[in-house]
Amino acid sequence: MRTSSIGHRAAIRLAAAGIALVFVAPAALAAGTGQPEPWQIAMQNPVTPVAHDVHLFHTWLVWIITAISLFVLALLIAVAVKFNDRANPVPARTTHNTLLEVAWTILPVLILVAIAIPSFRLLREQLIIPKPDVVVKATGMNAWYWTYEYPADQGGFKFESFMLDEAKRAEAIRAGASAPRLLATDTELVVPVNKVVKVQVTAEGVLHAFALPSFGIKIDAVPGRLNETWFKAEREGVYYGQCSELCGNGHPYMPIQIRVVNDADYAAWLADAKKKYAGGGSGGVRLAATD
Ligand SMILES: [Cu+2]
Repeated sequence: MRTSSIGHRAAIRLAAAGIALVFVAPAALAAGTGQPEPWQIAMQNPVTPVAHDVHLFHTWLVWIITAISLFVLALLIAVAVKFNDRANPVPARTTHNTLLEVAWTILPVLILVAIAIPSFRLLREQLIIPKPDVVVKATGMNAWYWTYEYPADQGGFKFESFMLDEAKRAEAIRAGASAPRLLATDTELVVPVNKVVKVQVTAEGVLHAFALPSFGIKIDAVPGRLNETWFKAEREGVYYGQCSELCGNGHPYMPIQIRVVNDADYAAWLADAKKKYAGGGSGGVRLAATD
């Protein structure tokens, strides 16, 4: 008796956890902000309007999928119970039911429309870039790193960004930076908070993709083509992303590190960076500063 009631309670708890996972997520369950967290299951916390809407759309789809799955399961169970050979030895010979046929045509159409409308709204939000405050060009290089360029009217400099190897990472951690493995870079893209940042994305040599989960962005970096995306980070902090198009053996080692700062810090960084990267400065010297 006792064991079964414990088992029963455990089962209920497990079911509750499952339901929470699907519906309370993506934000609540051990979701990192700007970087993954150990045992993370949900998506990383959103910090841009687009990322918030991506999460909303995801949750909407989960509700629809769940309802459809439960409905189909109920039908299967009903058929198995009511129409098996024992319960129903003489089957009916019905072949048509106009009302049913109209319903199973119209209903899926309505479901698809209910998915399409928010989906296209989200696409529009991602693709129609608001007037940018800052423009940056990110280029994926075929020797496994990114270069960032602030065009002439934005500062007029360019620098490279390499992943920190283990030795440099240990050094950065000693200096007080969090420097997560496979994500921390030697130089970082710095942008102001609450400003529209347009990122022009291209590549040299091979395909890459510029992706940052907390910003809800992912866009292909294609040689000879200039793609663009945008984000407006709502919170200061350091956010990490990775190349998300299989580009070769250095694919896992070309992370993206973006630091979002207030306007004053951005102005100070810009003045500093103009001097530091004046000669098209190479990365690999500057350590990621403290978070
Ligand atoms: Cu790549």
